[in-house]
Amino acid sequence: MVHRPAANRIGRITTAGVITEFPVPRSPFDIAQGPDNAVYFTQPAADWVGRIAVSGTVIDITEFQVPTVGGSPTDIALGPGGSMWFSEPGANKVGSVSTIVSGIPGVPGIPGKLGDFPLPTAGSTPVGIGGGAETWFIEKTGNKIGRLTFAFDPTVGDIVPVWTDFPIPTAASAPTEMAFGAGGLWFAEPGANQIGRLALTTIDSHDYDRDGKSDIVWRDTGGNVAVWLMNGAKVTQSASIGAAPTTWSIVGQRDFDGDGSHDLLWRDDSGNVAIWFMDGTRVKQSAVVGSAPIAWSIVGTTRHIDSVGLCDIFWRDTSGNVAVWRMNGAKVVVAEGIGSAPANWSIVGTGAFLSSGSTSETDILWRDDSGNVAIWFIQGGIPQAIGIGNVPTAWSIVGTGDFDGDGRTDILWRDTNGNVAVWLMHGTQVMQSAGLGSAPTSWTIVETGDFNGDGKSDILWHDTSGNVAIWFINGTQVTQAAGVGNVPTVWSIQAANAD
Ligand SMILES: [Ca+2]
Ligand SMILES: [Ca+2]
Ligand SMILES: [Ca+2]
Ligand SMILES: [Ca+2]
Repeated sequence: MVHRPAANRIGRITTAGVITEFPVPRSPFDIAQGPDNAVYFTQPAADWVGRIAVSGTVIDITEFQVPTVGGSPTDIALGPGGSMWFSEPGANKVGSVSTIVSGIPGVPGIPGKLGDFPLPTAGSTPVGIGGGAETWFIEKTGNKIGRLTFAFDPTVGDIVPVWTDFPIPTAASAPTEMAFGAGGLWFAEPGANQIGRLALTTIDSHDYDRDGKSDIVWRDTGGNVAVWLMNGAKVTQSASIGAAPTTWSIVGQRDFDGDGSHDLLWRDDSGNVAIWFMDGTRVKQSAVVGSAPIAWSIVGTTRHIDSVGLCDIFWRDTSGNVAVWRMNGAKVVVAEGIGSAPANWSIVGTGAFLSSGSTSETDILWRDDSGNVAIWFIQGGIPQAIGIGNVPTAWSIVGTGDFDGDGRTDILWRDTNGNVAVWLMHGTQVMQSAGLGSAPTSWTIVETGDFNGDGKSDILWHDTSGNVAIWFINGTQVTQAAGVGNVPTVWSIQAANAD
């Protein structure tokens, strides 16, 4: 479809080049395919959203007037709940209109039910909009990317909108339109002659050259550090990074300063913490972070953009206490305890099991020595522990990642016979549980990562002879199993630590 504002028509061109034009009552601006064999379009001038469905010679046009006068519905996209979502720059709102498939899966929805959600910050001017599992929009004068999700608020007793802002680093970039692509959400910055990318999911991890594909960090027994820049199963560059005394270990890989290149988190035998800030394969700065008693171990790192910082470092001590350092660059902005769990429970992963992205509060995945699985959903620094189930202890959680690309963290399992399985998660629900295959026990899953940049986590394998291989994953399927190379066994892959 193309829009023809001046002619008050919607046009359709077939792949054979045949154009048909359909008159509509008011001047249309943007159009998007709905989930119900219809096309939805905005009509900014009079605050309407229209729906057109064509079946043979029957043309069905329905129009819905949005509640806010002067909202000027502008951009439109299919988003959460099977609804169409649109920006209302004139009213500083995001609106929605339900479709036939909205609501409960399998039950026909009521089309034309309108939602109207005022942005919390005045003068944001929402324009470009993008759907998917959440509603994303551009805040043109706010110079931000915005996200609208919904969560149950026990104090209100209802589902409430949750707004999250992602400020664009360059001032007055005048962002306009967005599209989902490799490695995240891409947007145009006409005011700055730039294209921006916002990494969206937990899988945007251990990427050093900012190409949206995970890379592999190595360390040898002498303390040398090297990196393989990856493109699928191909090593595009193998580079030495530097060396550190073997009293220091790499305990995390995150983008601590938000420059797009992931950084190396170090800890030494005495409890000191440091970061190598990376620029591709080069250490641009080595910084001391601080120190913690050696009874405390770093058990995970997560990206966590909020008002206090960019990343979290999770700690646990030998008594079972859990603490977090909220980081901004090399600075610990907040250090706080968040709870405690008996010592027979171990932290086996961190992620975003409920809501999408690098952004929401991080959840902590636990397992005990009897096979029980639980998640701490952390809201405002307070964990809520929820049991997920029990799995025989022959199975271990060997990684987390987003294997189906829905923005929510999933769980990777392996048993003592070498079988591999995945749980695709949505909050506390195991939406799908499936075997992925099997590999000899001489092979170990060392980490997950998105090595081909398709937005879905893959599995990195290493065997006792130094062979490296990758399973590329799409949900519950191994789409490709590929050898990467062989490296002398004095070199070890540095696991990214709780991807
Ligand atoms: Ca990369
Ligand atoms: Ca960085
Ligand atoms: Ca997922
Ligand atoms: Ca992938």
